[in-house]
Order: sequence, then structure tokens, then C-alpha cells
Amino acid sequence: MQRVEPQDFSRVLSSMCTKPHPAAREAAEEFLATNPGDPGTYETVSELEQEAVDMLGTVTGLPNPAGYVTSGGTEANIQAVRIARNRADTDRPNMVAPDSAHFSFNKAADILNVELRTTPTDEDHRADPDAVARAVDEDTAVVVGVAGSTEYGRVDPIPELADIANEVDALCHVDAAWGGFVLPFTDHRWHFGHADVDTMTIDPHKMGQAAIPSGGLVTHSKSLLDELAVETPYLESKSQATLTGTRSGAGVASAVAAMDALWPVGYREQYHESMANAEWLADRLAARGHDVVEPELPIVAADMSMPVTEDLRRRGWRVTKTGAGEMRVVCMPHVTRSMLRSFVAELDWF
Ligand code: 0PR
Repeated sequence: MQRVEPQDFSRVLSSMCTKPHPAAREAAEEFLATNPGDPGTYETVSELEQEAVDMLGTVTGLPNPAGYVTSGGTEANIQAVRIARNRADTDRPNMVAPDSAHFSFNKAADILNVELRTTPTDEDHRADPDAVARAVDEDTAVVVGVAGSTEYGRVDPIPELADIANEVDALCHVDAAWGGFVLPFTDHRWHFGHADVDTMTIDPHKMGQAAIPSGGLVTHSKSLLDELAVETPYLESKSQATLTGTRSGAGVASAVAAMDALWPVGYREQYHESMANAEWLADRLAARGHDVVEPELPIVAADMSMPVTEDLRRRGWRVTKTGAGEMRVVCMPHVTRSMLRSFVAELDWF
């Protein structure tokens, strides 16, 4: 096969994934042929997975975490809803999530036969606790909060949502798939140490700078993870809590390598750099008269009042749109100030 370049990141402003850290890339290659789905055979990678979960616990304020490295945020969200559904004492379980929640919750609802009740967000795109409180009832299995929303990078009021979940004996799940590796350096109250959170999604393959596939599901108690266990008669291990069987050892090893290299100093530096880039871009767009949604985490959305995304795409830029039609730029680690300077210069041609 002719050698092709897999991806050039120099004009990618649309992705929530990024170039893996060099140590993560190396670890991924080294562990390509290992399968953490069979811990009896692949012991080393299985030990590494426990290390990954422990580190994810450190990042999310949890001293003794249970969990595993998933294929991504979608699997972690589906599994969190599955834990809640299996634990709930009802035939008609529902989950309550803000309308900013990722579409993986629609998949979870469909697969698991759980009713999805979405509640409106406030004028700043955050979950509205009053609306959530009105939507829950005795059949609510889980209340979902987002810590770093896909479109605007907003953080829901997690402590309030956790209280509402408690009142109806539901679990509280936090989706920090994207935000989990930047939030530790902010004042937001989003993790297990700040609120009565039960399960969390946090993905090394997004802001964590690990190779794809590397997602994370963490919970405070092994008994919640056990809600997922099925028996595995012919493997050396007796049960399995994961959704998929054979899994990526590369994802696991690269997650550990990335976190080893970057937690906490490297991630902190990256957060400040990405945030400064997002603010720089927001200022430049505002100065040009565009209506900008102020970045709270490193995502910038702006109403360009003209359909720029197709023209930009033709010039090789990759940007996305929000549901409301705003241009959206995700300031991932590969997005540098000089990239943004060229981007703004090209916007000025329109
Ligand atoms: N939760 C949140 C808050 C997310 O933003 C995402 C993905 C997920 C869950 C699901 O994660 P996985 O995609 O790992 O299953 N958000 C982006 C999206 O779906 C992911 C993405 C990644 C988009 C790379 C573009 C891209 O190039 O839009």
C-alpha cells in the first residue's frame, strides 16, 4: 500500500481529539497486540488499566475509584445509564438530562429502554436545576450533568443536580468526557470531591492527549460497577463489566503514558495555553462585530451572521457549527496561536 498521511492537524479547529502526546503514541504502539478484555492472559495491560483508573480517580477527586478504560465517551455514558437502570427499582426507568447533553445519551436511552427526559438549559447554556427538579420522579434512575458541554464548553451546577438526584434516590452521572482534563485547573465544582456524584465519564483521548480509543468510566464503589457484571464461564476471570469484549490495550497504555507525562503540570500548562487562545480568538471575533459566546473552557462559538463554514472548508479549515448555527472552534492542544492568527486573517478576506 502506498504510504498516506493519516491526518494533518494544521487547520483542524473542529475536533475534540488531538495529536497524542509522544509518550502516549509510543505506548500505544508497544501495546497494540494486547487485550485488557482478557486479564488472565494479558496481565501487564490489565495492571496498567488499574493504574489508569487510579489516575482518573486522582483527576476526579476520588481516592478509591472503580471503573475501566472504555472505547470513548459514548460507551462510558451508555454504561453509566446501564448501572443506574439496573440498580433502579422500577419497570419504567427514566433519565433526566439537560438538552446540552451529548447525543450518546439518546443512544443509551434507545439501547437500554430508558426514557430520556431532556430539560431546557438557561440563557448561558447550563442545566437549570429548577427544570431538572420538575422533571424527576420516583422512576428516575439517573440525573445527568455535563461538565464541559460539547457545543459551548459549559459546566452544569453539579452539586445542585446531585442533590436533586439524591432526593429521588437516583444516581448522579457527570459527563466530563471532554472537560475532565481542564476542569481541575478551574474553580468549578464538578467532581466526586465537590458533590455527591456516583459515576463519571472522563476521556483520555480528548483533552487527556492519549491515543484513540481511550475513554473512561469511573465510580466511587465497586458495587455500582458490579451492576454491569456478566459471568464469563470460559475466561480465567469470572465476570466482565465492560460493554465490549476484546478491547484496545493501546488505548489503555497510552492513557497511562499520557497521564504519567502530563498530570498535573503539563495539563495545567495546556489548560492555560488553550484558554488564552480561546480568549484571544473570542476577542478578535468580537472586535469584528460578531456575536461571541464567551468561552468558559477552551471552546469558542460565534454567530458570524454569514455562512462561513463551507468557504472555510474549501480552504482546508475544519470548523463545525452549533445546533443554533454558530461557528464553533475547539482550542485543543494542536491548535496554536499562529494557527488562529492565520485563521482570523483568512476570515478577514470574506
Ligand atoms: N460526552 C461529551 C461531552 C462529548 O463531547 C462527547 C464527544 C462524548 C460524550 C462522546 O464521546 P466519544 O465520541 O468518545 O464516544 N464529543 C464530540 C462529538 O461527538 C467528539 C468528537 C471527537 C468530535 C473528535 C469531533 C472529532 O473530530 O461531537
